[in-house]
Amino acid sequence: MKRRLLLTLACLGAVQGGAAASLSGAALEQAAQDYQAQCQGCHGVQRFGASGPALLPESLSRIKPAEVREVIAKGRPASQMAGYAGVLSDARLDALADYLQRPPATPPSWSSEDIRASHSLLNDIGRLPATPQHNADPLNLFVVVEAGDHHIDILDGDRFTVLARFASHFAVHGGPKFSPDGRFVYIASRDGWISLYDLYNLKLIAEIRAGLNTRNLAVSKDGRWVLVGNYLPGNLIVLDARDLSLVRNIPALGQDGSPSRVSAVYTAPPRDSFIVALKDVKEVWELSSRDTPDWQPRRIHAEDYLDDFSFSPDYHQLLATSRKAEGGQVIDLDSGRAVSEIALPGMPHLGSGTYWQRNGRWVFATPNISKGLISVIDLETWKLIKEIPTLGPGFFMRSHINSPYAWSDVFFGPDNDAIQLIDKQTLEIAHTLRPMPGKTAAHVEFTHDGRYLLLSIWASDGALIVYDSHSLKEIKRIPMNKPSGKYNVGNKIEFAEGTSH
Ligand code: DHE
Repeated sequence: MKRRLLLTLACLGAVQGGAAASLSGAALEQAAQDYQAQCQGCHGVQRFGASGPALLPESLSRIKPAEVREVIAKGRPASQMAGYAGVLSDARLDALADYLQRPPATPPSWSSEDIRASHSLLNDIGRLPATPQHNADPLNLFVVVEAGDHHIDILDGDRFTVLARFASHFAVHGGPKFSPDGRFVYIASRDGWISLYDLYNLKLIAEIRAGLNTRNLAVSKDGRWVLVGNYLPGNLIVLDARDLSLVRNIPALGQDGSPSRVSAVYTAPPRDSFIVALKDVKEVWELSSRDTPDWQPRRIHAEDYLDDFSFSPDYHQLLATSRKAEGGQVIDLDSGRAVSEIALPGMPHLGSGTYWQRNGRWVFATPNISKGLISVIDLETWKLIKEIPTLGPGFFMRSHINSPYAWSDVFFGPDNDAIQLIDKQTLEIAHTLRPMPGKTAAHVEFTHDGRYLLLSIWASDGALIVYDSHSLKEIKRIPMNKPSGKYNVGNKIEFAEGTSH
């Protein structure tokens, strides 16, 4: 049976340097031949990916070089990636790992023609029933990303049973996004594949490869357009939300023509627009999605490169941090001006923050990826109200209007099996849970009514744990392979307080 080389990138947050510089020309030539003989059947002639993921420096930047080599040598359990230790010598394994982390001889490109050629329509929406063909509450379904074996589960949020399960493309990242009525879900993988799935009929409708290395996607307020933000090539891709056909390919070029990668794209429903974060130029873009948009960006100039951001609940303001600065800034989206500075130590992860009402005022809380603390900010004065010490740096925070707590994980460090509950009024840690000692507990999502919540145990022998959100009693444990994010349809389409947007 033909051996297959399928690398996986599931190395959390490990941003690593590129290849060593010391390979001889002959060793590189041998590595290129080994790639052709062993790898390209699954990973593609140009390393853009095929049945296996893309093997380009951009796609591999999150995995340590030693792990790249280890996967080539030993394979990857629960995937089709076989180990090559018995096939290639140690020196050739080293050279192959190095080769994969170098840019290919021909710079990678992914044109509008390539995008169109990748488009496939799997089911005709017009012929499918326009009402739910299952007996679960369509607004209380969860879309669960099972990252360990690259699957998506559709979960009934009343009975906590899996209604459907299907294979996703490699490394789904970021929150799937929904049509305004909650019928359709749009899913992006790091390898650029976008999938459209019908939650009424539990069927895949269409797929398209919008880029080689994608950040995330957003759906317009009226559900007509899907906007995809790419690192490689650096561009925005507009798709027709009904069938994912290509509408527009917009290169991400700064005012002076400098190319940029796109960090992330978001929908701002009250503004009827998309907001775009650029990685390499000091600009934020706003694209109107009203009626027949012309897709011309409104450029908002920023003082610095913006790495991470979030919005005020009314979407008038943008809270942004740059990884270089020791703090954040507030940009008024109407005037396009920076209106305030925020004191935020460490590396706050604004995109994973959450907000709620406290004493009649909005507060915003953000975890921090470099320090064990949660910063709480008053959204009127932009003053830091409190820094809450936690057991370690966290990645995700979540709450619900009916929950007294904001749930925060401790993603990094020895206490990564803990989950900490912040009392939303006292701003004290009210509870610390350790659902499966020794295994990472991360990312929470509430049911539509907020009565229960689902927590991920982020391990190959992991689980989704259902808790009663008030008594904190465990209700059910559903075994899963590295469940990562999970998203409640009702909470997401209502842009509900406490969930991610
Ligand atoms: Fe994410 C959301 C960026 C690493 C899991 N992550 C997002 C979003 C952005 C982002 C901009 C919001 C997009 C959206 O939902 O539409 N993530 C980044 C990074 O820049 C970073 C630090 C490095 C990178 O190379 O991308 C990064 N993210 C990770 C991981 O290592 C995680 C833990 C595992 C993984 O799947 O790669 C991870 N990110 C997630 C998840 C969400 C997410 C589960 C959705 C959160 C939500 O609740 O909506």
